[in-house]
Amino acid sequence: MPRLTCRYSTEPAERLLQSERVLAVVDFSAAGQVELGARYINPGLPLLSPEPWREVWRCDAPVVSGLEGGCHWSHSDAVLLLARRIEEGRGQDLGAAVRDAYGLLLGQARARGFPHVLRIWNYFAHINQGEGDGERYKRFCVGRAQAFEAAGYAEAHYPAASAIGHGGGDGVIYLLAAQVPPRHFENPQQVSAYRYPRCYGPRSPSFARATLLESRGGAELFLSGTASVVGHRTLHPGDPAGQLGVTLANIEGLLQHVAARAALPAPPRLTGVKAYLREPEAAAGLRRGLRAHFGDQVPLVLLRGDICRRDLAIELEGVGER
Ligand code: 3EB
Repeated sequence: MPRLTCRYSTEPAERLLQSERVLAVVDFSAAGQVELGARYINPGLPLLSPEPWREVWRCDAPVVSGLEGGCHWSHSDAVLLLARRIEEGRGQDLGAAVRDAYGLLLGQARARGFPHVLRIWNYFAHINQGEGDGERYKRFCVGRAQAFEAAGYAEAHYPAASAIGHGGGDGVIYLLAAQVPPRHFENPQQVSAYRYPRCYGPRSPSFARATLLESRGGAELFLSGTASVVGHRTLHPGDPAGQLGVTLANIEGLLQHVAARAALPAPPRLTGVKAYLREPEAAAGLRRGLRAHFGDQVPLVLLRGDICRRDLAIELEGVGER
């Protein structure tokens, strides 16, 4: 087993947190507002799956945890999880709020001895609001890029990520980091997000397509949010069914690429898939398509979320293992 695993459970969070090896529970069962506690994250996105899924990040060693400077932290001897609420003051620029939050998070990761960021989740309100370079996702990208730059993280160190919008309330950023460097991967079918052309915003999105954390006992693979983007363009704008086919092909291509590059005997096996969709009406069709592709055994978590490009209807992410 790898030193860190991701599993889905329908058991109550308090019960799951009784184990001292649980780094964090990400609770998708209680929609509504962001809620953070000791080793507990409710990201505030509405769950569209019938099962009350909770995502359980487990280590192979006991975990310690605490709260410092508004950042909830927990770590084992190998991996760190940090979570921070994003409160936007009236009239405050989202880019500035994100830059400050990233600055704190990256500073704490480094100070605690886990400078190698593996995976970041970003959830905040009204991601598509605002026009042109003023669109909130583009402002978010500016703040994130500034913070990475200021902290000395170059493109080669960008982690896997997701950035998803919701209907209102506070945002949250949470991340996983390690003491030892992981390997980051791009998708040969896609232009690297950090090389997207200017038309997508003043600063390109700072993330890798996938990140692999290898350990003696195996490896954990983090797939970034993946959508119907080939090259840098959206295919099948606004069409969830068409976008699903392209997105699945992107994921399969990425898994093959990782296996080849990392000299794995086989592509990593996905232990869970999360799907974000803009229109809840598309959930039944999306679920059928995902089941047909991934089979009955892989947990599927469907969440109502806004994708960062307005013409994107769905986005998928996942965790894999070998
Ligand atoms: C894309 O391929 C789709 O800004 O962190 C996917 C994953 C996307 C992460 C991010 C954006 C991000 O560009 C959008």
